[in-house]
Amino acid sequence: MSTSAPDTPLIAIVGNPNSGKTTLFNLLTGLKQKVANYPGVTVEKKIGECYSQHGKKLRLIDLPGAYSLNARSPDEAVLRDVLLGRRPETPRPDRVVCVIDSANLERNLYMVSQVLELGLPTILVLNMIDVAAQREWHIDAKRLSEELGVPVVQTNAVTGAGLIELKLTLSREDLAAPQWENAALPEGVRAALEHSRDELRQTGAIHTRSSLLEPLYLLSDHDPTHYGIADSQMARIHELRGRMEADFPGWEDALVAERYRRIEELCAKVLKRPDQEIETITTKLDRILLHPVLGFVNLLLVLGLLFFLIFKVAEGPMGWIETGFGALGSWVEGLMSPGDFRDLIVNGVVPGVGGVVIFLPQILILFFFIGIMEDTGYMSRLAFIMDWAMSKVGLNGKSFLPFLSSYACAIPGVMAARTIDSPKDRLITILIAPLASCSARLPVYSLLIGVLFPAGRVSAWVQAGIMLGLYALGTFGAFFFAWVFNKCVMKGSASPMILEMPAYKMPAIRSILLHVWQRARMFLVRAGTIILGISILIWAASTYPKTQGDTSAQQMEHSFAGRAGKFIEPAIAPLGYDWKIGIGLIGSFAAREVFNSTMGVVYAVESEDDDNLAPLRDKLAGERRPGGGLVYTPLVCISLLVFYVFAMQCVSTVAIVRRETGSWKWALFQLGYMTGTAYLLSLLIFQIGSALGF
Ligand code: BGO
Repeated sequence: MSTSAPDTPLIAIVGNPNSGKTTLFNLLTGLKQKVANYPGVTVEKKIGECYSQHGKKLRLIDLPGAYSLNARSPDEAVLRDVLLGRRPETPRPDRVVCVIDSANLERNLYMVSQVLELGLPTILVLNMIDVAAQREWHIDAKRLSEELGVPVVQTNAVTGAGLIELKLTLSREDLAAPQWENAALPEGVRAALEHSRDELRQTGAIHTRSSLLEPLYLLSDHDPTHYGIADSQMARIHELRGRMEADFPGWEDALVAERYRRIEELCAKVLKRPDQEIETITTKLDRILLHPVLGFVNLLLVLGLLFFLIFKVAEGPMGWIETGFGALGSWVEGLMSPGDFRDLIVNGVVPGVGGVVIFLPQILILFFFIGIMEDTGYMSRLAFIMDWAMSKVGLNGKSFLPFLSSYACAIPGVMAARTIDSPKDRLITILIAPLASCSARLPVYSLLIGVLFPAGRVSAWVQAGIMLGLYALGTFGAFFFAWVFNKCVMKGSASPMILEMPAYKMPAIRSILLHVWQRARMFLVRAGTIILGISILIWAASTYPKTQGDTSAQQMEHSFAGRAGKFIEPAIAPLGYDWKIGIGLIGSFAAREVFNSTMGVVYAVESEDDDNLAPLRDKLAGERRPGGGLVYTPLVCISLLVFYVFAMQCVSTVAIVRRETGSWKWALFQLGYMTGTAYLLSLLIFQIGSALGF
């Protein structure tokens, strides 16, 4: 596919976030799209091809969503720069398709009014007409078109209604510049902007042919990322901005108010609403699910159900996998003659990989549940519910979405923090994201909860309750540290948030299952590569050097791994851990779930042949210290669980944090503060618990 033919008209799709731009772009271009990054920034560039109703080839570019052309984030700066023709690698679009959410007409028209001022031929798409119709809103599209001087098309991007009309409009050769008048600028402000434009032209910061809009946006944005503007020119921009503010205090607010005044006038002419707002299913549900108290109670119930299912429904399949790996071990043991290679398979590969793969059913349930929450629209409500808590620690709900994805894995969570406008909020979100209990912690939690409260002895609801407690502890820890960082390290006020709530819908089970399958494959590939490799290493380190005449247990103690565990034992003994747990801790700094595989290998290597195939949980529960006492007492299990809630044990996350923050400083700070907290809390729990006689 060629997306760069210069003679094919380039059409930009712009609009507020969640107005349906991407759905419309996908509908128009199908699979004919290319995704890349804009040079110099981590903002996605999506270009595609389509044909107008008359068969004319068109190039479409899906620009980042924004509420205004006054850029506050790198995404919004890209939008502004492309529309102004300031990015050399992306030609200025020939036309603009402005997509708006009809059910939020007034707010969406704000950016439309700015786009119209650019003077590019524009088509207005009133999307989500179904939602507006449900509310019994009547929008007079003909009148709107006359007022703005641009064609207006009504669509439902989900069903494709209105698509043919849009393609017909895209075919029109006669699209003229819009007739919308520029927002009236007070004479003094206009003169000052003209003066600034002349100055900025001389420094080369703006085009020689540029209109007043370019200095207007360069001087009025809040957190600018100016592509291609040298530091010296930036200094000049800051100076001019300061002078504007001094000469005309509040000029920007006045401009915003003027725009809204004109939009209000326009809406009065084109929009008819019922006297009383119509209640949709979404508004009825939201009254409960977004309620400050009921919403929170509901959230706890939903999560309680999730963990109950994780323990109850997964129990059967986990038993089958456990039996399967046990049978595989016995089969290999019977098949091969004794020797190191047989040991490697029976005591290294099988228990190492098996110790992690057994948790596949729980991981599947976790991702299926997350998929349902996302696809029904409930996940966006969580950000709203948590906005209150987030604002208490100086962040806003926008940080909660990256934090929420970190419950699956911190890596996409840290990357999702790119959407946060304020650099301070973004950094704090990255620093706290790995405190959300990710899916790699699930196997460790589950194993230790199994040792603490074996299934059968307590109900799955109790196990679910403990799991919920661990997730809550991580979340509470994240909020606590966000508050600390906000207060002590990086001061600043919380920035306001605008959150879109999509209407609830039935989940698309097929696409959720596809997503779950992709996750399962990733989990299995990880078990078959990284975990397999580490299991082999741990087996070798636990088996060599060999000493004549030793029992398996003595052999383990004298092995490289045993010596490493013994070496760190003085540091971890105050937490209640023995040197074998120490080996597990060392292994799991690569990845958390390695704890299970390491313990699987350590106990398999150490045990005498007849009991080395027992389930790992039973081995841990029966493990005794040289003095005869149990190793995994309830206190030790709790101390270990808390350690895993807080410790930063994932090399991949450290690498991503380094990349996203651009320095080792923050990655190492995160490693230090999380692991330090884990150590301190586990120490306190064990010491205080022991002193109290537990
Ligand atoms: C979810 N009508 C309706 N009812 N919905 C629409 C229409 C329309 O005309 N057009 C788009 N949507 P994007 P941006 C979703 O993803 O294209 C929906 O940011 C959900 N997802 O399906 O992404 C569209 O590119 C779970 O909804 O917008 C999408 O502009 C529950 O509007 C949303 C409910 O569309 C945003 C909706 C997991």
